[in-house]
Amino acid sequence: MNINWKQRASDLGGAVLLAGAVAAMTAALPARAQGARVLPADLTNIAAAANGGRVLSATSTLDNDATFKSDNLIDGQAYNPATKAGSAGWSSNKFDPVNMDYVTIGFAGNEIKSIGKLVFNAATSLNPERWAKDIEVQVSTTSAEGPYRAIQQITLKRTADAQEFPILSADARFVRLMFRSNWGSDRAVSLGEVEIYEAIDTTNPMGGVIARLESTIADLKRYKTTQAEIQNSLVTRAGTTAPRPKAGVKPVAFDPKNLRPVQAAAPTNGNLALAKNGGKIVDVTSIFDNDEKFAAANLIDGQNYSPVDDKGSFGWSSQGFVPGRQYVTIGFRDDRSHVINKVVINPVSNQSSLRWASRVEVQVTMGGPKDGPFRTVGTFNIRQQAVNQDFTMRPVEAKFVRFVFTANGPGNPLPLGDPNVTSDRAVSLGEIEIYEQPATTGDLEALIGRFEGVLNDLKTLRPRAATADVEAPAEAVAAPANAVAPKAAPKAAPFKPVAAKTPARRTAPKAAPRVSKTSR
Ligand SMILES: [Ca+2]
Ligand SMILES: [Ca+2]
Repeated sequence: MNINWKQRASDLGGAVLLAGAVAAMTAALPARAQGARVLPADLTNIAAAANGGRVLSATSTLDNDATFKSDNLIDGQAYNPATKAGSAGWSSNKFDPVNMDYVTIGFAGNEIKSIGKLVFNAATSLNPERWAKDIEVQVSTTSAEGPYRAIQQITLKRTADAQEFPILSADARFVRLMFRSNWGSDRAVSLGEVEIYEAIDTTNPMGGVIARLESTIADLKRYKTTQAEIQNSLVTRAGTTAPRPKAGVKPVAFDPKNLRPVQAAAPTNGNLALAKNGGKIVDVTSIFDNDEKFAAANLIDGQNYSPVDDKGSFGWSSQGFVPGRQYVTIGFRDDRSHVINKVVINPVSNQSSLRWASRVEVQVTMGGPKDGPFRTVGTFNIRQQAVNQDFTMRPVEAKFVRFVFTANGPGNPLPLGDPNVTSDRAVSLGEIEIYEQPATTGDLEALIGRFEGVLNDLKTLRPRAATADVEAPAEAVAAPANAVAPKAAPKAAPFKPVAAKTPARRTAPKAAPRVSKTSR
């Protein structure tokens, strides 16, 4: 299926997801009043060589073998013990818990960064007894030689996955990792990968928005990876070859607070209406002679009646037929909503084909199963043939889908009869299927790209906001002649997206306002 992303974005995914992002940003704003809460920013691993990170030194390297060079710690690759593939990781040439081995990491341009999170992958190509266990994280704002201060003790699990350690934010020009223990080897200590992320002070409202958006983008990327792996495993089961899921990729546990929009649009493989998939009949107007052989549940049982050998599930049949007065309503597992774009209808049933449904209005609601309010999203003519018939429509979010039948049979031959009513005894059909439009990896990539564009715009705005914050109190202090400093530093001024007069960001004082030179 070829999906027009632009159309989808405006009709569906984009609108829903962007609405969610706006909600997330709005929710982030009150953080300003909560004090100095610091959220780690998830997007940019500032230790990565690809982002300008460097390993300045390592105390030793196993047998001086380049296979285990310390640059492997920041090459963005994890070692996969299952496939024995990937970058081997770093290893020391000894294990000494007293004179510990360590590595020293710096950032692009030797800048001081406020760091808020570290991520380690313990796996290396060596025996897991040599994998690092206890690590002391030290920082220096001075030089690569120190002085250093310890900011965090961490203990790794002996697992080949990304292990995250949020920390209290600390300024660091250099980060030193002291390897205090391994899992029992006296030969070496080794580590596969280290990632370091900046903390963003959410007392700055714009910083809070940026942190939330970065976190959302990271979630979307993980979600995309998980989806790709699910697709791969499904293809494998169907009999064709597909790559093994990568070790170390964790399925994403969704936090509904953050990701409700994604959850609503998440692809579910298969027919949502099928009883086996959690589909259910939530309302039906009537059943032919109240005979349970014609129960509405037959519409979602995955079976069709076979007129040739007179076998199979009968399908549903109404009692009487007046166009627009007979309907059946279908809901989904856990009463979840889904963004649907296709229904499949097969009119075959154990009733005369004069009674088979020949036109249906598909209605949806996000409200109640009986009262809706329902709105019509498609009207489809059903051929009088015992085959599945696909009907696609613009993607629409629905909690319940009502199928209202407005004609039956091949058409009334009588000149004065209602042309829509071939039989007024019943309307019947065999099966209804409902599908949602699966988000493709390409769709997710496009969406992530859009979010990243927004993120970059926000980051561009942020320095201006910081400048505005500093300048506002300066004017307030300028008024009294005896310029006494206020008792407490004023709270950050509301964000004003105005251009700064001078690029004063680096030199501007953060806490204590002062009278600027240009003030009278
Ligand atoms: Ca690595
Ligand atoms: Ca059926």
